Amino acid sequence: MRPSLVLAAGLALTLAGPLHAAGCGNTSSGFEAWKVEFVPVAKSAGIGSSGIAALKGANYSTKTISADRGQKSFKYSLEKFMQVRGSDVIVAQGRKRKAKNPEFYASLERQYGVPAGVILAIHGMETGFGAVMGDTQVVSAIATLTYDCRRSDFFQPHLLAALVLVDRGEITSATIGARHGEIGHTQFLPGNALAYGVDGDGDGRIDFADMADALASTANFFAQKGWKPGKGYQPGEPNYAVLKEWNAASVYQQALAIMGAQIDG
Ligand SMILES: [Ca+2]
Repeated sequence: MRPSLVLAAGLALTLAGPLHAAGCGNTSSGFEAWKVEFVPVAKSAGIGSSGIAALKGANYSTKTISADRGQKSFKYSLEKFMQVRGSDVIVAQGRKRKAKNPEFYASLERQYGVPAGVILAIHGMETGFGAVMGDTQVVSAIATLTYDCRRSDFFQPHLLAALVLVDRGEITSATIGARHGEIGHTQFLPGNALAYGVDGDGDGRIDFADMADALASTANFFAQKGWKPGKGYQPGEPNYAVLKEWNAASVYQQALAIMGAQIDG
């Protein structure tokens, strides 16, 4: 997912001030100096000792930068997008998973209003139902993207959120995610993980590598974004627009509606 969440603290820090001095860089050479400069920024945003330690221990992620530099902007047709994402497999597996565990998905719909098809289609599209959750340390990835000059302002709130998650014990500096720091079964960016994370299995902690927690958090995301329980999510229906909150790409929104309906059907 790519929606941004501007935390109040991050927003305040984007205003020019003595603490907004950390200079970005386009190579690894300035990263260590940048971290030193960023420590007071993080402290002033309320980050505690665990989060600060994770920041200090962050490594410049060359994997992240090569993935970021390699991103191509292209436009797929809906048909091509669904083919590339493997929609047939996602629908088939989604239906199986729903049939195997109907009470779990029914409980998500009871609590958050979001039908199984939407949750399962996202789970399939984002990580192949948890098969591919990434190979990069989350804090290092997000710190690298915040240091990198290309999109510092976008990633800084996510870095602060990641450090809050470390303070809370929801992730550690060793937690692995995708190249841009997306976490867990449905690939929440840290700001969204912080804002929408819930404890789905009731064990007292929020763990995005746990399927129940990640999927409940995903359902909670839609509930908080205005999902109307019992209403449809196909084009022209009240929840169709809410799908776009997850991913701004129209083909993603369309594919999600189609796959969701096929899984739910
Ligand atoms: Ca849990």
